[in-house]
Amino acid sequence: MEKTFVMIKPDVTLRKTRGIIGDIINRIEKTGLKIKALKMKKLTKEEAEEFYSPHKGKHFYETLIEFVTSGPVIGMIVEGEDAIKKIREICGATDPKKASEGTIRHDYGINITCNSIHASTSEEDFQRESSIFFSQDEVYDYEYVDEKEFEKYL
Ligand code: FUP
Repeated sequence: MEKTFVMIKPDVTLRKTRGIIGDIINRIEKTGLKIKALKMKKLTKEEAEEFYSPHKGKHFYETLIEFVTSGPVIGMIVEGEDAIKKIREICGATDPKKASEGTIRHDYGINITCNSIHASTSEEDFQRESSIFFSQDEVYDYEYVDEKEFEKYL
């Protein structure tokens, strides 16, 4: 089973408009993939630099680090068949102006930096990104059960 790391960015968490966090998580759940870890966290400058290390030296790098450390973000590990591709599809193109209708970045992104969501592009990305957010004991292995399983708690 493939895993991917997803991060809801500060242009969502700091926004006055309510319900966007919930809608993004709902869209992730609706893919049928399984959320195995989830956490709100404020990245330090050092953590952000490690997270975006492949972009070090690019013209947008400093602005990106400033933006991603400007407020809390929400990190998730999501697992399932073709998880990397499926999540990147619902995110849309990096630049919200170029993102297809109905994608998260099209619907909520403000500009190419403040584009609402991050998703791993590769297994290597996933390893680096998820290890900044989660220790092993924060990642849950669980199986879905039928609703009748909960009747015993009555
Ligand atoms: P993506 O994989 O779609 O998140 O895009 P990239 O890996 O190319 O870029 C990572 C992040 O850098 C983007 F989410 C936003 C930021 N970025 C800019 O701010 N300006 C740019 O011109 C390109 C990327």
